[in-house]
Amino acid sequence: MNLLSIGGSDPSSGAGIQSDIKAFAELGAHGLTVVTAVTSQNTTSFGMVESVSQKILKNQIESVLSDFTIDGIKIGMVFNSRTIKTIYRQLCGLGVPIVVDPVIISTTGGTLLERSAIADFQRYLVPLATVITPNMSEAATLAGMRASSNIEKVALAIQKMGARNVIITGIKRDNKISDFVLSENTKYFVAGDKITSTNHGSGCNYSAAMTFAISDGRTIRQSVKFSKEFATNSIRNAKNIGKGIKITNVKDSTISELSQAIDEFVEIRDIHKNIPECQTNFVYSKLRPKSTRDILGLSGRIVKVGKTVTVAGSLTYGGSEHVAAALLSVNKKFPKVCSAINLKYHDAIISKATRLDFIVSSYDRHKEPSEIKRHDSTIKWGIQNAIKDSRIPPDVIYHRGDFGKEPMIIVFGDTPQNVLKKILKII
Ligand code: PXL
Repeated sequence: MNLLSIGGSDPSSGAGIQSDIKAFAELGAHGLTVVTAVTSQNTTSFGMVESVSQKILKNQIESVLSDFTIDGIKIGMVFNSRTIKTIYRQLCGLGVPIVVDPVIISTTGGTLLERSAIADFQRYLVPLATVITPNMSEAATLAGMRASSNIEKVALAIQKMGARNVIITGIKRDNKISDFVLSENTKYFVAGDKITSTNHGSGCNYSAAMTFAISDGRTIRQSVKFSKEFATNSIRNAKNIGKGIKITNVKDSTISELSQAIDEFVEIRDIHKNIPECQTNFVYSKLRPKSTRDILGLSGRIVKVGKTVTVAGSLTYGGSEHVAAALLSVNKKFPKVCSAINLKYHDAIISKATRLDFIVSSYDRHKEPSEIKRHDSTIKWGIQNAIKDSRIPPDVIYHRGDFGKEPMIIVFGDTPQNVLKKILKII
């Protein structure tokens, strides 16, 4: 996926286009950049701003649009009216999802949008927005209202200017930090963890993740949840790099959660007895996966070496074929189920899971139609068969094998930790 960030340069790499490249890379996308303005700033203070000439701005946009297929665009710092109009002329009618992040003042107090440019921002950039992501203060400024105004009224005013989805971020509500979403026919809050710390880049990370998620075809609600978690995580991992405020640190928490669970799995006593001949993979996907390429798994396997177990390969999206295909089929019917692992078949595991009232289903590979065998869609066929009448998400699905095919157990759960807990109860 190619994502374009149009915004200002921040030499501290905490925000702006430098931060967007990091976020896009962490999400597996290629980041393209168009610089609108150059700032001089660090973690303690904001120095100068100089916008680039309209000639080079236009040329930069033409360079990227003429060469790459662009899946999504983020517009951040634009600084002045001339820049706004140039961007508008280049992007209008492009038919690519656009996230507009209306940044007005930096955390360290620097001006990112001139006051005189607000009217043109409303007129030209807001209508380009598939999604606009202001905080309450930015939203109120854009709407021409007070920061204490009713949030719905503020969002509605911005929607009336032409933004398709308005998301007002960082609202303190019931001891949580929530985002208010106003879409075409719906409005709702999405709540998240409260983290109190001043840091540099969390807003940029939010809108970068939003650009990734909507360009990947996620719904607005899924994209909000995803971006919130991505940004919150970047604050949790923020680092004191300079002498002033912390710089956020983007990490795909899908990777750290799965990696932690794999570390714990291989440490389970006598776990080698549960590794099948075809070895084990452990998979996870937070966004609703559309294909196995959206599912994180090991490029190698968790392998048995005598009585020890080691991890071969690394965590990669698309790393697993078979366990990921099983998860994909279950997740289609039960979207909360996001993680899975395959284990060696033992009758004792199935009896224990059944005794513990786990939801256990199975399929019979002997009944597999021959055309399915030819098309290598065995797992999809088997899992769909196993859960076709289920109303509750499965904990365990197994099959007893076929000629030359090893029997198998797959344990499912909402998260890798949830899968681990189940494994510990049944092995
Ligand atoms: O976080 C907003 C932002 C965006 N773009 C640039 C910035 C900042 C904040 O400092 O410097 C270039």
